[in-house]
Amino acid sequence: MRKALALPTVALAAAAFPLLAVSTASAHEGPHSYQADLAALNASGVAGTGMVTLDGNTATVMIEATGLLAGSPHAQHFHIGAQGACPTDADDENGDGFVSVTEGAPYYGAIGSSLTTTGDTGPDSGLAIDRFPTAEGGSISYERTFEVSDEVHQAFEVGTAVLVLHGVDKDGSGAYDGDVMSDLDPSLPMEATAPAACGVLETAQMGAAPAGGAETGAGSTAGTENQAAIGVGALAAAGAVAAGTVAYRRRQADQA
Ligand SMILES: [Cu+2]
Repeated sequence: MRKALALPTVALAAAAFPLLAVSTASAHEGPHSYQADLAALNASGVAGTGMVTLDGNTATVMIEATGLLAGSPHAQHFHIGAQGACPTDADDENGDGFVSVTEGAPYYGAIGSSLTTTGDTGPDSGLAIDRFPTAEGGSISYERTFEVSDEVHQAFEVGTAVLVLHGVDKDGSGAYDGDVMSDLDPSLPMEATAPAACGVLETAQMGAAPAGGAETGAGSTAGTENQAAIGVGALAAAGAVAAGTVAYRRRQADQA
């Protein structure tokens, strides 16, 4: 009797498995495109778009952004492993006048890829400021193809990959300066490392439908969707963020 009972279960599993296999295979088949609409942080005035095509772990990244501090380098990363969301200027928890990287991390996570112009693109290059784009005339036009880690690839698939551009001239002095020092490196001004723009990398809408159109209702943006998601899982994210922040600081210490 046991065998007889077991048979239907086996049959069901066998019937279900091909379907799972097919859907998994199709999810990984061919290149996938993602888009981030960059929203300003720290009142930077930065606007722009990030486009990423992933073919396996090969990423082709295009970033067009304006409103950046002219003539200065801007660190830019894929952040991963948190909520797949962006903070707002209201998330200045310590009241120093900046949304810092630390304060943004509960939303967008730790560095997954460093979007450098040459050489290494891993998290260790997160503050390799001499290999990030300089905003000539306040604009960045970036394109590079490189290999991402499995963790980054997975973050794209589950919607937790976030594009973040750093460096904001908040006091309008024309340089990275000021009395508030960076939460990442106390020898640097906060202006040099604070996030200037953030956008969640979402599956690109092929065809004419505008991003956030049909599915989420008119007027919805990535930002407001993210606000709704913030309440759930914030505590769980906090632990991961603390670990990421420590790792980030450790890497920074290694570079010093
Ligand atoms: Cu970053």
